[in-house]
Amino acid sequence: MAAPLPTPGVGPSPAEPAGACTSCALAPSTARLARLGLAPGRHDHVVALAGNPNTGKSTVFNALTGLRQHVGNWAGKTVARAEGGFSFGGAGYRIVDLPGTYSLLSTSTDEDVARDVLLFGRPDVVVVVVDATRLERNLPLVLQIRQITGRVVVALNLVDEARRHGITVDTRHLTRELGVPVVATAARRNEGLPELLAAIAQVATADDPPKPLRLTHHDPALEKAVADLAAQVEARFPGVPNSRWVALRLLEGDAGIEEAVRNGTLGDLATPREAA
Ligand SMILES: Nc1nc2c(ncn2[C@@H]2O[C@H](COP(=O)(O)OP(=O)(O)OP(=O)(O)O)[C@@H](O)[C@H]2O)c(=O)[nH]1
Ligand SMILES: [Mg+2]
Repeated sequence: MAAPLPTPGVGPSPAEPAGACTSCALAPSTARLARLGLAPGRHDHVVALAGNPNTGKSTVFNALTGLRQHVGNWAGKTVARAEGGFSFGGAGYRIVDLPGTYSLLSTSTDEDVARDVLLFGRPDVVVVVVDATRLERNLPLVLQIRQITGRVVVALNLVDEARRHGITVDTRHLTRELGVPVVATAARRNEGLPELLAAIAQVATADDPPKPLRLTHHDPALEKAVADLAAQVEARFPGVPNSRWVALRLLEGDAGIEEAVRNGTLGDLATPREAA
């Protein structure tokens, strides 16, 4: 189902010629965006939208797909993954909207959904949507995700709110520090979305993406235990991503991960458990 583009300001619909959106300052750079709604069909890349609760993930999702995921001003609205599609610059993208999560060391079922997709779903790009007015609360998750993949784009969202509060974030500096693109957005106003799309496309097609950040533990005994256990996880579940992370969680006694290892479902964790 190809959804029309009813929202002014994002760019022309797939049916409209590029440049038809005369009132839209962003039109030239979003002309390559076609919102594909629920049925992305063929896709070249998978994008996961992650972030703390209430940072605007579903707002970004709706803007890119033309769908109507629930958006509201309280945390915990998205409780299951939702999927949609868009095409940009000739490539097809499947995009997954995830429940908000503070940490990959999750404690709730909603957070498990996000954790499992991020750790085991092998998305080509993870867009971490962060709240520019509460950066310090949002960065721990960015760092956790950076430890599992280099294919990350940070959407520094709610910059309009930040401006209102006199907060300016140095995105260039943050980009250097994190080693991945940081793009300022105000998704509700479609601000920064062309730049976000360009960053997603760049990361999706990068031949040599940044390496995952590796925080090593300086205790050699712990490092050895993690390495030994990770090797056992890989032997038991060949090809499972992030075996080192699994090993660390097992050593910390994560009941959900222990159970998945015990009953052999670790490799299936990224499979949808609920209909989108
Ligand atoms: N001012 C402003 N509001 C925004 C922006 N992006 C999203 N919002 C608003 O922020 C609120 C939360 O947006 P959602 O898209 O539902 O956030 P979410 O991250 O999907 O939330 P959960 O699914 O609960 O984790 C809504 O009221 C949005 O309209 C933005 O850039 N600026
Ligand atoms: Mg949501």
